[in-house]
Amino acid sequence: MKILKDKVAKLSFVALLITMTAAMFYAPTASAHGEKSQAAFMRMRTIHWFDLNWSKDEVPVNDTMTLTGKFYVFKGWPETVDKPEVSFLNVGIPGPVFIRAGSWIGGQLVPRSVSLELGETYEFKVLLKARRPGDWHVHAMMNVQGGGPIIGPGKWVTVTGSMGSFVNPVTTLTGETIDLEHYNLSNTYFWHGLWYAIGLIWVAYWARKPLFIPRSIAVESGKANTLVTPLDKKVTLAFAVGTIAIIAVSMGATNEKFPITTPLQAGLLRGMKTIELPVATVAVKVEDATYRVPGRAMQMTLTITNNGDSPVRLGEFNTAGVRFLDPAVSEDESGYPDDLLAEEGLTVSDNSPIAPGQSRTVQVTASDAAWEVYRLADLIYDPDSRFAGLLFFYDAAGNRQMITVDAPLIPTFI
Ligand SMILES: [Cu+2]
Repeated sequence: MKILKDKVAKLSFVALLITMTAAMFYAPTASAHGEKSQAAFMRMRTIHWFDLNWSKDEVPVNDTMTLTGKFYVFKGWPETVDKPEVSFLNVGIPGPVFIRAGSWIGGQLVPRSVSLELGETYEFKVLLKARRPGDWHVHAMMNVQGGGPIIGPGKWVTVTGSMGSFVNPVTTLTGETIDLEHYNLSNTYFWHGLWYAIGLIWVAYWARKPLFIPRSIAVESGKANTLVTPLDKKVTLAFAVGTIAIIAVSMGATNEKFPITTPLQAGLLRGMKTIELPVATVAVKVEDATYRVPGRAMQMTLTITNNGDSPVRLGEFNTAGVRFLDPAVSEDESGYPDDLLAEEGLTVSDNSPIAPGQSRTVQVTASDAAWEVYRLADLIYDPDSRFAGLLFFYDAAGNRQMITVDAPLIPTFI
C-alpha cells in the first residue's frame, strides 16, 4: 500500500513538473493587445484620434510605412486621469515588430515628451520600419504620465520577408556607420555571461556548506562565529576586490575606446504646433443620451443650430475611434479598419440640410456591434457614466466642421 502511495505521489509530481514546464513554453499568439480592456471612458474622453491613415497594408522587412492623422485633446479630460502635460507619441504594437524611425507632431520631430493643451487639435505622423514578419495590429498611442498609455484605433498590417535580413544602420555623431540591430552584441553576451558565472560561483561556494537549519541552530546556540572560517573571509575579500578590479579595468578600457559619449536625451517640448480648425458655426446641445443595452445602440437627442451661411448635415459620430457614418452624407475612403467602421451606423431622424439660421431637434442613433465588441458599453457601469465624441457636419461643398459632445449617458435595459 505504501509503495503504491509513493508511486502515485511520484507520478503526480512528474505530471505537475510537465504541466509547469509546458506552461512556461506555451505562449499563444495574442490576437490583440488589450485595447478593448482599457476603460471606455479613457478611450472616449481623453485623446480623440481621427483622419487616421495607415499608408500600407503589407510591408516587406526593412521597408517603411507611416501612420498619420490628427488627434483632439479632449477639453473635458477626466479628473481621474493626469493631464497630458508630459505625453509621448507612440504606437501600440506587440513588441519591436517595427522600429519607430521617427515621429512628428505638427511637423516637428518629437523624439521626446511633449506638453499637450486641452481643447487643441494636433496633426501627427509616425514613420515605422518593418522588422519582424507576421500580422500585427498597429495602433496610434499616446503615453501620458500619470494616465498610462492611451490607445487609439488599430489596423492589421502584414510584414513579409525574414527578420534575419533586417538592418538598422545609423551614423553616429563621430561619423561612424553602425548597424544598431547587431551592434556590439557579442559584448552584451560576454558581460551577461561573465557576471552570471561569477554570481553562480559565489552561490555555489556558500551553498556547499550546511544551509538554513544547521546555521539557524548555530546562531541560536551562540556559535555564529564558527560559521565563517578564515578561508571564507579570504574568499569573500577576493570576490570583492576582483569585482571592483574588473569594473575599474573594463571602465578604463571602454572610456579609452569611446572617448566621446553623450547621455540619453530627455526633456519636454512645449508649445507644439496645433491645427487651427475653422471656427465652428454649428452649435450642438445634447438634450439627452441613452444607451439601449439590447439594441447595442446609443440614442441622442440633439438640438442643432446652424449659425453659418451654408446648409449643413450631420455625417459622422466618432467616439473612441469607432466611426458611425450616415452613408447619405459621408463615406470612408481611407480604408479605415472594418471593425471600427459602422458605414451605416448613424441614423438621424431628419437629416435634410439645416439651413443657415435654422435650429432643429433631432434623434440621432449610433448603432453597431462595436459598442459591445469594443466594450464601450461598459461605460454605463461607471460611477460617472459620461460619453464624449466628435460630430462631423458637412455642407454641400464638402466642407467639414468638427463639434465635440460630452454628456451623461443613461442606460436602458428594455
Ligand atoms: Cu490591437
